[in-house]
This record gives sequence, C-alpha cells and structure tokens, in this order.
Amino acid sequence: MSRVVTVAAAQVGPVERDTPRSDVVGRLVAMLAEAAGRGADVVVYPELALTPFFPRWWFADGDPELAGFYDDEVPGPSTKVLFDEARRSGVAVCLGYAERDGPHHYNTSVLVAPDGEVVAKYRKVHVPGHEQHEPWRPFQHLERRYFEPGDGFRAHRALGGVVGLAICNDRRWPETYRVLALQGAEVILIGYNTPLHYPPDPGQDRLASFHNNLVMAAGAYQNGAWVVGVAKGGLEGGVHSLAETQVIAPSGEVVAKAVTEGDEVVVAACDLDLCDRYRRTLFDFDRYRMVEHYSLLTSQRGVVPPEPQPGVGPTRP
Ligand code: CDT
Repeated sequence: MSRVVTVAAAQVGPVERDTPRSDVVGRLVAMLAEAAGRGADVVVYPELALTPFFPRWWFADGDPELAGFYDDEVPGPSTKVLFDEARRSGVAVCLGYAERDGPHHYNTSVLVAPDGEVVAKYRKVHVPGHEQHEPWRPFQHLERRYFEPGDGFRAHRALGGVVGLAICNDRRWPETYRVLALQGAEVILIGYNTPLHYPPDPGQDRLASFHNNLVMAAGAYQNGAWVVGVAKGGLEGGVHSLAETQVIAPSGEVVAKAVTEGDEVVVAACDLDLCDRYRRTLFDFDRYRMVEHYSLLTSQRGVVPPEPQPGVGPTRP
C-alpha cells in the first residue's frame, strides 16, 4: 500500500483587522479547491488562519473586538463552508485558530478528516511574548495575555500514517519534534506567524529566514520526520512577517517552497516510508539514545561546578 501523502501547504497572505471573516474563509476555500485539483490529501493552513495576528495589539479584558477573534468550535458556523468544501473534495484540513473553551483561551490547531471528524486537536505549548502592554515596542506580542499554554504533544493515526501538530514558536524547540517522534510521528504540521522584526533583539532580524529553516530542517532530520511549515506572511497590520512556507523531508532537505508572500498553495508528495531510512539507521532511537544519561543531566540543570578556590586543587611544581 502506498504511504505517499500529498500535502498542500496553504500559505495565507495578510488578513487585515477589518477583513470580514467570510472573506478570509473564502480565500481558504479557494486554496482548498486548488489543492484538491492538484491531488492533495490534506491542506495545511497557518497559525491563526482565520484572523489577523491580533496579539500584536493590546486590548483591555472584555473588549468585544478581542472576543470576536476567538471561535468556540471548529468546524463551526464561521468555517462551515470550508469544511463543506473539504467533504465535497475528499481533502483533510489542518487549521490554526484562536480557541475559546468557556473561560479558557488557546492558540489551537485542528486536523479534520474529510468527513468533518476532528482527528487531532493541539493547543500551543510554547506561548511566546509578554503579558502586559509594553509601549516601547513598535508592535506588541501579547500571546501570553491572550492564550494559556496547552497540555502537551500527541501523535495521532491519520492520513495513512502518524501525524503530529505544533504551532509557530514550538518549532524552535527540539523537544517538540522529539516528543512527537518518540510517539511515532512521521509528519509534523506547523503553522506560523513570524514578524521579521524582533524588538527585544533586532540583531536577530536578518536571521529570520535562516532560523526558520534551521529549526524545522533540524527537527526533520534529527527525528526522521516530514515537517510542513506554513506561514501567514506579508505586510499585515503594518507588520511584515516571514513567508517562506516549506515542506522538508526526513533528510532535512526542502522539497517545496513558496515563492510569494501572499496566498499560495505549495504541494509536495511525502513518502512516509522515508522516515524509517533515518529511524532505522542513524536515528534508531531504541538502539542509540542514552536515556539514562539524559535524565542524569537534566536533573542537574543549573548545577555548575564551583569556581576553583585558591590553594585548592592540583599544585604546580
Ligand atoms: N507566533 C509566534 O509564536 N511567533 C514567534 C515570534 C517570536 S517570539 C515573540 C515565533 O517564534 O516565530
């Protein structure tokens, strides 16, 4: 049986603050139709695909504009036409959105089978940025005000293989890929919104593209997994964000990449059997990982040997 999954990475261009939700969903539907026409099994949209990246703005608690960015259910009323199209064309959907669950709020991604069943739901674990308004910044990054962290990474049987989800800042942390790969994940779907300017250290700005590929390619190679990174890119709300949506093979090689900063569908046929080429050789976890050594080291985190004291230690003749 073929283990080739055809993935469509649907990069989304800017979504402005006053763009009606129906317009955004219409753009996602158009990309889904293109993906289906190009033979996709799954279409992957970015983090917070239904809204602008609203953590760049400060809102007081209870602001109705802020409340309007969250969805209580996906698939739900505002995304019905997207999932109707998915059912009609037989394509699975991975979608990032702002989730409200009663009093709780998460930065969430769902993987939905063509029949509308939610096969995976993931709430972002590594929530970056800050909690309070910081007027010195040219724009805010208030994810830590608007979202709680999720409770962990889980691999799921889906798309004829094993699939894991992660969101944006998660991609910079090696644990994300390793925890998923230890559970058997063969393809890891990641959406992101990455401003090209990083106010706490502008010296990193010129490296945004390099770091984006560095972390995802390393995650792919060191874990023998496919990694699909999907951007919300371009100039949105006056903030320029990285595009460069890409599909990365278990070798760490980029096999398909976006060439614009706007709505663009990038398609790649991902052979899941390639994962074992790495997991049965260099990265045979069961054979070569030194788990007992790692736990010793992590239990000593922050413990450094004391400074040598004068007169103590080896003496010179
Ligand atoms: N969305 C998101 O997580 N973006 C961060 C920006 C840098 S941290 C303020 C990222 O890791 O790309």
